[in-house]
Amino acid sequence: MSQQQTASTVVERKTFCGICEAACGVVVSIAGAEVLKIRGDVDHPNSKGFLCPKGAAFGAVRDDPDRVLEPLQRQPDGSFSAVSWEVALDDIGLRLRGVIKRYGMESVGVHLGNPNGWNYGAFMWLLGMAAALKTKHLYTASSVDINNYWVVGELLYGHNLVTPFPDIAHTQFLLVLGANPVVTHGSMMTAGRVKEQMAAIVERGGRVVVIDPRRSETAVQFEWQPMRPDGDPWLLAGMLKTILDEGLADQAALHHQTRGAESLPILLKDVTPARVATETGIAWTEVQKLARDFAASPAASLYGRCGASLGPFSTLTKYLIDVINIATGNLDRRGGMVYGQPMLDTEGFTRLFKVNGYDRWRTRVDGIPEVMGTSPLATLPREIRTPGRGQLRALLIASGNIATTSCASGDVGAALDELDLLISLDPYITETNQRAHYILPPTLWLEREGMPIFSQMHAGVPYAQWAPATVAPRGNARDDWWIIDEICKRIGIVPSASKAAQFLGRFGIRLSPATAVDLFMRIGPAGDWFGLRRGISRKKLFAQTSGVQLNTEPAVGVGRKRVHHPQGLIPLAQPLMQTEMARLVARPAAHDPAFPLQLISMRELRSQNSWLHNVPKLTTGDRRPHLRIHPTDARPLGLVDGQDAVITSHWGEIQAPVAISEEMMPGTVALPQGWGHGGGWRRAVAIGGGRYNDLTSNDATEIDIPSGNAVLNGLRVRVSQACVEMAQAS
Ligand SMILES: Nc1nc2c(c(=O)[nH]1)N[C@H]1C(S)=C(S)[C@@H](COP(=O)(O)OP(=O)(O)OC[C@H]3O[C@@H](n4cnc5c(=O)[nH]c(N)nc54)[C@H](O)[C@@H]3O)O[C@H]1N2
Ligand SMILES: Nc1nc2c(c(=O)[nH]1)N[C@H]1C(S)=C(S)[C@@H](COP(=O)(O)OP(=O)(O)OC[C@H]3O[C@@H](n4cnc5c(=O)[nH]c(N)nc54)[C@H](O)[C@@H]3O)O[C@H]1N2
Ligand code: SF4
Ligand SMILES: [Mo]
Repeated sequence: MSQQQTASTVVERKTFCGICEAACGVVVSIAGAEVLKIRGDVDHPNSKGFLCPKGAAFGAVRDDPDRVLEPLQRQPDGSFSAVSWEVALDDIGLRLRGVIKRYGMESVGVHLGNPNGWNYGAFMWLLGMAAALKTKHLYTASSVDINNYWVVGELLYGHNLVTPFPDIAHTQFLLVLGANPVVTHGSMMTAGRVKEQMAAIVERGGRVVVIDPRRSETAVQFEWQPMRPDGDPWLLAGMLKTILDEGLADQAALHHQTRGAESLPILLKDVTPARVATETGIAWTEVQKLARDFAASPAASLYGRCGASLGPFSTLTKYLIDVINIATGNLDRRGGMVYGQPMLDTEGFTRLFKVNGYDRWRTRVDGIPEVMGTSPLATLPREIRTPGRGQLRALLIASGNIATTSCASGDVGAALDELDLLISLDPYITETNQRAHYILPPTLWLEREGMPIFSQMHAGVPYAQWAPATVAPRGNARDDWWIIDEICKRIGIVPSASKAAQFLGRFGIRLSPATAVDLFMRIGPAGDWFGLRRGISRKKLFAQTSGVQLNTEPAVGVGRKRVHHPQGLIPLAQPLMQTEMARLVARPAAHDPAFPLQLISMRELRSQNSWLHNVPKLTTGDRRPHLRIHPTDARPLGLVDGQDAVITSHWGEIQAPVAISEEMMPGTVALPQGWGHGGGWRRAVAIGGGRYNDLTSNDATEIDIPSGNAVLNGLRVRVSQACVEMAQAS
């Protein structure tokens, strides 16, 4: 930051928005230490000037009066007192050493919440800390989101992080399964100006078909095919069966890219048209037509996200998505599904430290397979409560609000209270960390340098960006990685899986994440090889803050080079998927008269999971989460628009005002997730609302078995008028 800058001069600095996967390029107007305005950066190669209301309003998060700006220590009465960094870190070190002495390093856990995806330093240091502790208690938000992707990546492509995404700029047929990019701006698909890019598909004569139980903001704009929640694996199995039975598969692609294609008809042997129709609510003839249209398209892409990955068979679903793309010749094809061209070889980086993998060990309590060295959040409360070697006794949570966002949120909160030590890195006192012994204040994305470590992997226009901090941190906030490093120092570990880093650490030499990533990037595919060729380095990118375009579009025809299996062939025959298919077929078509409706989650334009709910601009109007219900379901229940209803599942009960709407498929209700706050973010707490995940389960039988991913959609519920329910109770 320029030393000459005074409080009155307005300067503009460029960086990327660190709130969601879109990682939009932004221009920030600053006067002194004050953020005046944030707007989209038209020069950004991928986002091209796009900005959503969240990015534009972020100055209010930075300046939030409720923001934690000093380390907070919990007092015996439950209140928090500000202490110095030295006091906080030294005491944390002392307490952690005590836990380690009593229970061993494997009793210390680390949790990474979603915002670490745009905070590469924290991300690396947290993984490094878990590696140095040799603890199996490494939890991430992926296990309530996308663990199934990581499993299928490993099975099909030999690396968890290989996730082909739609070549949206060229596709002729985008089939969207359970995603709402008009609101979420794309997940595992960093497609700038995504709404416009989808509209352009139709303009050039192509199709966008959205399969969703709710006529979402995306479905409204394109072709909507309603489908029952959890119908996904059935729909996909039915489509694949049609493709194979009718000889629509691309045999040349199967031959060149895969082995084991002969296993597919066996996989589908028990999939019948009648069952597909019952489970999806879609007529078999429609399923066939969809499959034929998809296979006939010269360039099609089948893209699934949260709606497809938060159900009970999400790994099987993701496997079938990929198999359909592959079998129709759409993998690695212009306008089909393409491999990313990241600025940093993330696959190589994680492989170097043996991060990637699947089922190399199982969790202590529930025997759930590890995914990339992590345990799923579903098991966390039982890992805290079950005595024995490896019992979780101390936990460091960085940017995670798991008492709201994890499955069985109430149980998570109660279990956290039983820990010997809970440390949280978060800018707010939340319903999760109000239970912590220490809350440590992090810098926010405008206040730290950064690169979009996650988003660059799936960019429609491959680009590189690394931007310096745009504005000074407020108060005593420190970068997350620095805080983690200081804690590690106090327990005598170097937060790294690297042997070299451990060796250097013995001599007191510690690399920063920036140095480590820069070194790796410079010797990587886009790197400058330390001046031996034209390429990128951190220093060069710092001078190009809009980012550097690496290619006009993701490369195609890269073929076997991107598959980390022998001969680069994708092994389609997966015994685990045969098991899952058998389990799916054996599962009775559930209809429980006590719970006649199915509940699904909803995301909102002005919210990011469980946060940004304290920003006045983003919380105007009645922001309580409303239960969307179709008139035909509402009427017999006597529900009136705006009236409070009770939602009851097998595992819990919450209240929410009702919004009667034809956007819902009858039989399905939807509720925004991430609300129902406690703690010190006063506006968020005042809004109130029911906490969705108080209705979900963390039972080891109620998860996606192969990946340990939570089941958060398709919950069986009953809905009733709040007053009737209360009258019955009294
Ligand atoms: N504005 C905003 N943007 C966000 C977020 C946010 O909270 N707010 N969160 C970010 C995060 S962490 C993520 S992971 C991404 C998620 O990005 P998306 O996956 O695009 O987001 P969702 O809104 O969860 O979309 C899921 C869709 O699936 C539908 N659905 C629910 N159940 C089923 C089902 O069983 N089958 C099918 N086929 N569909 C179903 C829902 O109605 C919904 O429209 O968004 C990111 N972007
Ligand atoms: N029912 C239901 N539950 C869901 C979902 C759903 O669709 N339905 N979606 C799931 C998904 S996809 C995800 S990814 C998870 C997300 O859930 P979480 O991983 O809990 O993530 P967030 O709610 O986005 O943010 C968590 C915290 O990060 C803090 N934070 C923000 N920026 C920073 C930072 O720079 N540093 C630090 N240290 N903290 C920061 C915020 O204040 C907030 O308290 O929720 C899951 N839960
Ligand atoms: S879409 Fe995501 S990255 Fe872009 S401005 Fe909005 S919150 Fe930020
Ligand atoms: Mo997510």
